[in-house]
Amino acid sequence: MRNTICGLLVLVVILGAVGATGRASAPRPPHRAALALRVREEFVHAWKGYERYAWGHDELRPLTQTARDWYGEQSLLMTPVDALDTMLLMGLTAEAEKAKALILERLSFDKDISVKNFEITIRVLGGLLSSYQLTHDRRLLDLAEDLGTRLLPAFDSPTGMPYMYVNLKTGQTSGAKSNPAEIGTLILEFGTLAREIGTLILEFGTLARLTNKEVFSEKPKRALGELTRRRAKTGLVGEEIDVETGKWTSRTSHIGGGIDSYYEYLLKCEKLFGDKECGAWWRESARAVNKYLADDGPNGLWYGESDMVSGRRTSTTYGALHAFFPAVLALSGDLGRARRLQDSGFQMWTANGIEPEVFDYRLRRIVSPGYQLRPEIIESAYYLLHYTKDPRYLAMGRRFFEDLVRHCRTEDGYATLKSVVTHEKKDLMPSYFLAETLKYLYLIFSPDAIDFDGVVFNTEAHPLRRTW
Ligand code: DMJ
Repeated sequence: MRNTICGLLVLVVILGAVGATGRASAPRPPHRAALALRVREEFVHAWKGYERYAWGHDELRPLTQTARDWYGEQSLLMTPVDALDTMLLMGLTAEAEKAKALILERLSFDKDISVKNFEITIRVLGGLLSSYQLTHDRRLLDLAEDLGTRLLPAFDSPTGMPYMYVNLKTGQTSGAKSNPAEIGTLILEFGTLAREIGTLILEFGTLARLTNKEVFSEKPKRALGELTRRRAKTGLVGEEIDVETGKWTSRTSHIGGGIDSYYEYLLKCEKLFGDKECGAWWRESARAVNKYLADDGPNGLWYGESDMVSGRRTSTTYGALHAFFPAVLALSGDLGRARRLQDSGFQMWTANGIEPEVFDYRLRRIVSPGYQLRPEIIESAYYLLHYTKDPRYLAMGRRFFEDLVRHCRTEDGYATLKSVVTHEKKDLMPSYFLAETLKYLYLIFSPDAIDFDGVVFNTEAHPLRRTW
């Protein structure tokens, strides 16, 4: 009897497979290692485009086969610096050697340019530090130290919270109004996004420990504290603050762009440095965020916008940048919320075959249709896979990868999308696509490439390790 049941079960499984695929000999889904190889090949494809058309510049414009530099013609080699540790993790030795040689030969910070402290810290300082830890090449640490020294004057404001811009040669600081196009949003003079203040502790703290120079971590830690102590009674922070007066210039609170990595770094500061104060700030913030921003309804769990003082809901928008939060929730041990929020993000992705920048989850309507080749939802799938081992996140990773190839691949690299509805492309391959998007995809399929519990990823996916 038992044998008959087993035989029937085998038959049902075979028939099920035939039914699902339409024919018995349909190809089996690619193996995890094969998917890792495919991601690696796509990385090489994107890198080749950079090599061919943007070598020595910040970023590739894949449609016009030209280059983009962030500050006039003064390149900070954003793409090679951001991409180097991904190459090392993927075992792309020749590419990594060539990128490192370019960096060592040409990267100089002795430039009369006002740079965005936050972006340069997470991409360039973070990239140099992780590549130093992976290669032990002291010259990378020397570059990081030079950069850190030039960025430090940004913190010399009356409150200790950093200005948004700092000149690498003169140390002169300036507020956000100096370049509104770059910021993409109107910000009052000296009004600085909260995340730009609270987000530098991982990179500067690591630099301090690797160089034995405490000065690098004192100022960013003070800035983090100054921002945190200005939270409203609700426990929430707003989006913009005046670093000269310490007054909020926007009371809008959310977990998306402008605030996102502030929360991420509170938790990671505890994980990387064992800093209990950061840990306490994280737990207080998480309570507030879960109370006032979380929106649990028939459409699933989402995190919207609220007024930081009253806690009242002001908008029901979520988007590609918010999608890092399941990763942070998972890292903090809150797997229940992490799973549910990732499911919501996945709905947002699958509705159009790729996720929009901003989505109204109540109206189920796209608010901003672009896709900037962002990594956050993939990063969250990676963390969830690590903690739960649930194959569901492997399948998600595969879906993200295939959609990216389908919609964003070009002959010379990868391009952002103007719209996830029309799939019309835009002429940019941001450096974080190589630093983060492809790295997290690769790690989903090849988790042994890194010791997850031995590192803390900065917000640009640069793995930092306690070596002190
Ligand atoms: C990256 O530079 C970082 O992940 C940052 O935290 C947010 N923006 C981009 C990716 O979307």
